Amino acid sequence: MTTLRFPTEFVWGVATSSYQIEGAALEDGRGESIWDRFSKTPGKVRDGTNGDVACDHYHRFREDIALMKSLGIRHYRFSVAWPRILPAGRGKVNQAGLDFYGRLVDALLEAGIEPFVTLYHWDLPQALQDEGGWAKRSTAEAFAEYAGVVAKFLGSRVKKWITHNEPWCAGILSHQLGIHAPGLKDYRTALAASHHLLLSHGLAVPIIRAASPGAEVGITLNLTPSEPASPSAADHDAARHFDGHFNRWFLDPLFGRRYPVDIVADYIAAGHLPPEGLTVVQPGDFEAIAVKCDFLGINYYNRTVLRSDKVPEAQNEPRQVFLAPEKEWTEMGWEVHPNGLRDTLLRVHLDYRPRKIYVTENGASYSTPPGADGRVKDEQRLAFLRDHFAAAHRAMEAGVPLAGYFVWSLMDNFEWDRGYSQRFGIVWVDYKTQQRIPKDSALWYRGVIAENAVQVP
Ligand code: IFM
Repeated sequence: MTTLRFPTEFVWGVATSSYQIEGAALEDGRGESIWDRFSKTPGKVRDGTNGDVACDHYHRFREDIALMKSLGIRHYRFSVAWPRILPAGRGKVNQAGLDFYGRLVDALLEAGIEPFVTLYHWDLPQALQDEGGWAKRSTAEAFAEYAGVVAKFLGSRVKKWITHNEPWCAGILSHQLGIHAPGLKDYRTALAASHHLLLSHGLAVPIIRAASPGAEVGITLNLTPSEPASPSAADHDAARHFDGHFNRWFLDPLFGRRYPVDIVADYIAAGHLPPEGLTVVQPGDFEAIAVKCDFLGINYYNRTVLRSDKVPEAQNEPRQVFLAPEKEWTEMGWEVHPNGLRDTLLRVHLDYRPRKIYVTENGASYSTPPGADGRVKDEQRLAFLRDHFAAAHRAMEAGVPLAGYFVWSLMDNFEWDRGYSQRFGIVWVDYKTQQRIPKDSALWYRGVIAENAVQVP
């Protein structure tokens, strides 16, 4: 065994999001979100479930904090549900919603756990969707208002802020592929939505900074190394395109480079954009989006291998193929590929030079249930995390300024269009009784945090 030591100040944490765990969907004045509407639309969520109850964290947050404390966790990334704060998306503030997060943050601080607050993890107020949602510029302005309300209320207690979680998902998966709420399938709408998501980040950062002096503010992107399936020029071009579509479309404008010209040209050629390009961009938008942040959050799950064949329907993206099918896959159907994390961290460091990086999510879906002895022996998840921690360590040795790592997720939860069929938690949740059982991976993680080191074979 080799021991990989991490720097003294390294942040080890766990992550969740509001709609996935809170439940209490109809309580204390919370407004409807696009995920309430979407999940209750037949056929949208595979097992027909929704987040009405989820892990009932809204009522059980004190027990969940005690559980985190018992696992030695000292950093917790969670998200605020916008419709709890502004049920109509803007305007009238729901004090009961703010108070919930006030109680949560106070209890975390009392337990010695630092909150990392994400403002948008996909639960847009339905009232804003009814006006056109992220496809409309007014939603970016409403987000800035919402960010200000939350930052003013929590700003003296919370010092780590993430504006958005995974704008590719909120923009493209939700508006072009139709897999997430609001379930639209229109490329131009998706690109307009993506622009307004980025713009809303740019508008919110100075507002958060003003309300939360000394805070660190950043954004979280989901990134994937984009690799050609063969040495052919065509496969290389497919990988270039996918990288631009998925990674650079968000990284480039955030780091002052505007939208990648090759992808704008691809979109125009494919009819996804009109010949004049992205018409929703207004003067000053790129400067706002490129606001200097204190860190970049990266969510990493797998790589993407591309070949040049086009999928037949409108989606018109290069087909993804996965090499090495003899290797391990998680129950999401995602290849286990730890080196992709090292590659992603290095690439972002070398190409964009963020001041600091956090891995804000990494984890694996395996449904290993409790055995007769009540123990959850999730060896695959443990090995997955160990190997990804080691990959992150290799990236740090190569100079990446990685400051922390959040395991997705603290507990099993509502996995969006897959409902409750996927279990990412290091803590098992029995959805009938709401009993929590720390899995073997959680007990192992407690040791990693205590030692600030990972043992690898
Ligand atoms: O559960 C999600 C999370 O909400 C965002 N990142 C990916 C996770 C696993 O799919």
